[in-house]
Amino acid sequence: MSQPATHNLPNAAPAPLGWDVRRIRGDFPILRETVQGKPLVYLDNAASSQKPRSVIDRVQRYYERENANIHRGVHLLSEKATEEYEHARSKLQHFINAKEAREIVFVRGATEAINLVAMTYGLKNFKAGDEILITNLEHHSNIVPWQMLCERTGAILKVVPINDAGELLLDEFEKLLTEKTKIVAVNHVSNGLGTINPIKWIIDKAHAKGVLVLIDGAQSVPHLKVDVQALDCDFFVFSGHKLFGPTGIGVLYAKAALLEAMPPYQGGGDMISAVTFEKTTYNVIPYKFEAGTPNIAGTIGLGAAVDYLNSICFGGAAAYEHELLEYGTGLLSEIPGLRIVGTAKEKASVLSFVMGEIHPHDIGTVLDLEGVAIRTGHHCNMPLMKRLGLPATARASMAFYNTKEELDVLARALRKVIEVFG
Ligand code: 7TS
Repeated sequence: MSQPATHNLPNAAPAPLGWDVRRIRGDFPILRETVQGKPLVYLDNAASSQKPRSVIDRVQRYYERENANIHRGVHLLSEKATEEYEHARSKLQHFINAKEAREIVFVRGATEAINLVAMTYGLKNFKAGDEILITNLEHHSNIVPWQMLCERTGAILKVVPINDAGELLLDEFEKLLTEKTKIVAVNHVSNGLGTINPIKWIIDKAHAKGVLVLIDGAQSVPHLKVDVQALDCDFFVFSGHKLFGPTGIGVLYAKAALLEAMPPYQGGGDMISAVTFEKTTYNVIPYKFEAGTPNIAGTIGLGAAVDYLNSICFGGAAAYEHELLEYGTGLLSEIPGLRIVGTAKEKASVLSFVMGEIHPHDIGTVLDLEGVAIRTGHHCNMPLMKRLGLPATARASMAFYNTKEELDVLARALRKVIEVFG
């Protein structure tokens, strides 16, 4: 089997000498909150990350001074709102280095983006016997839309297996990639285990066989610099709320030629060019896919999140987070009876673990009393949990504003869990 030639972190910065985490924390008001009378230790960033003051202020300013519907009014406020909305599109374009702004479609989040691709591109192009290749690491939102497509078309879902460390079995991937495969849909970073997948290698292998690739970047864009042109992926999806932006907004990136050829997803205002009762013609991309009044405030807020990331030299975050991951891995490894789940060589800042017979929900409850927020459960990864033989895990997921001291608090709280249940 040919191994991935390069690590897919082309823009990861060297050692984070200049990473001033104290200053960064000052930008996030919620990090000064107390929970249960204790300072908040927020380690649930894979579920949703916190928002910097600049994003919160930008959304507030929109509602206080700029609120109007877009793409329709000739009045000043509507023109201003339209301009800011489209300006956000160009910020997102540059953030992931898309070739053109019209390749950025605003959607509700990663989930909606994948459903959109399945129900437009997939319904139009897939037939009985075609294969959709996903992996055992996927979030439900990169499984269920494809299953729904299979039900409607007779296409077949194939799954790339993983090893016990939580890494994709790449030789199995190569075997499963056949002339029947119509699309590969894979996450860049696994939400349950933190595995960083060799997506550039996967994309190149798929393209060599003429197969399109959708990358679920929900867990990668908050941590790694992504360049969709360098990756050459066909679709790339992510959610704003994990990227330090508002909820209810996300991005579907697709190559322009694909978007042009795809039928619309939803019908309504803004997505049309002309409507008569006999026939409707559709708007150009990306508007063809943005029916109805969109999440204007969320879009502008997401643009502000990108501005914020650009202002803090986001490239340094990956290296700092790697330091946190190594420190946290060391701390947790010393806790009696605790087992880290997911030990891939390439990992983002996710620590999933189990503690013997203690139920992860009990772990989460004790931690909450200490002010520590983690997620417990199946993480919308039920097939992954089944493969691992676990009903659930506890998961601490870090962002660039977390500190080693917070991980010390986590470790102390986990020792309390043992005192209570052990
Ligand atoms: N894909 C991945 C890899 C994810 O981690 C998530 C959310 C989604 C898609 C869906 O994103 P949404 O914004 O459309 O809901 N993951 C998680 C998680 O790990 N804990 O809560 C949500």
